[in-house]
Amino acid sequence: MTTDTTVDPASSLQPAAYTDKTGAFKRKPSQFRDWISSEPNAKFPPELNRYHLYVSYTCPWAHRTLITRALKGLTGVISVSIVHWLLDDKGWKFTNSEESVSFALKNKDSLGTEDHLYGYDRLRQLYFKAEPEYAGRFTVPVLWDKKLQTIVNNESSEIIRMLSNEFNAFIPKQFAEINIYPVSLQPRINELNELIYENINNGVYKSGFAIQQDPYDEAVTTLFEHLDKVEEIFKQNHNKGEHFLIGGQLTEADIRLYVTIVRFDLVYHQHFKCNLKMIRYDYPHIDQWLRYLYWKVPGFEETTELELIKTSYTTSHTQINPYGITPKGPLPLILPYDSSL
Ligand SMILES: N[C@@H](CCC(=O)N[C@@H](CS)C(=O)NCC(=O)O)C(=O)O
Repeated sequence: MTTDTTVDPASSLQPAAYTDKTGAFKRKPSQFRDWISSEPNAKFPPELNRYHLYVSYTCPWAHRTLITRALKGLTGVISVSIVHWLLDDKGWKFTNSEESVSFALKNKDSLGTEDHLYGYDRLRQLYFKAEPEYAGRFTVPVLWDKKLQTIVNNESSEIIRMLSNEFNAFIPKQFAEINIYPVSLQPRINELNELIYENINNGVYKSGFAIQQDPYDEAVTTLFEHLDKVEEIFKQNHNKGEHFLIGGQLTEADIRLYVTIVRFDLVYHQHFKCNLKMIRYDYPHIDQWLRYLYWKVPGFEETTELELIKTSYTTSHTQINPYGITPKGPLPLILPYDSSL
């Protein structure tokens, strides 16, 4: 596999594109924040086949939306285009070429598809169609309105709420009944989401994208302190016979944590220098939860391309890994589910 080592650091997802003066990673807020809503006169009402998702199978934030779309039975309601799995110096691109890769895939489309709506070459063209003066980053996921031809929202945490709540009229009852943000659990979900986002979801990026020792040290220490806390929560849940993070049922907090944990041993442990511990050896309760979601809960395994995830990080971040060598391990990439543990 070849990599371009002459990438402009400010133009793609390289550490230097995101760090502040102290060398610490700072994520910029998403800029499109509209809502699909069934309120009267809403600009974006829920409609069958009106909305389209632009995603990547490699990106944890986009992965949240793919899981929610599958879990809620929305594959026939919300269409998708998939950006090519390698991020280059101009950002995400689309491709319709037949590509052969050396690693195993569940679904060939996860390598990337054409832009099914406009035939664009680059995701940035879509952002400029929505907002000609757009000056932010060109990130996935994007929730697109085919009718008004604009971006509804590009913030994954908000997109998954819309997917989970607003399309129940168009899906069979067994999917409509799945509620990943139930009112009674919302305070605890919000509390854990915040803690997990800041210290774990974004914590791995703060560790991996730091370009000074001090911010790296701080981020990696905080990350593992919070993994220890989450392990303790799962330990207590396990003692109560519960499989999930909150309230004995699957919630969006599980989805949001999963996308980071499933990448942890594969990618973050070595590529982002999060190597104080590994999930499979050091966090038995987190690992058991991970394996349960992956092997037993619809929507998780089918949207998780383990080999693709690993290879895309190691070959896209040329500042971190200039030669694009992908480590072989850990093997297996995920352990089987064992209900006796
Ligand atoms: N806050 C956004 C973050 C999305 C994000 O950072 N996506 C990354 C991929 S993992 C991206 O598209 N980066 C391209 C870039 O920054 O150039 C969300 O959660 O939706």
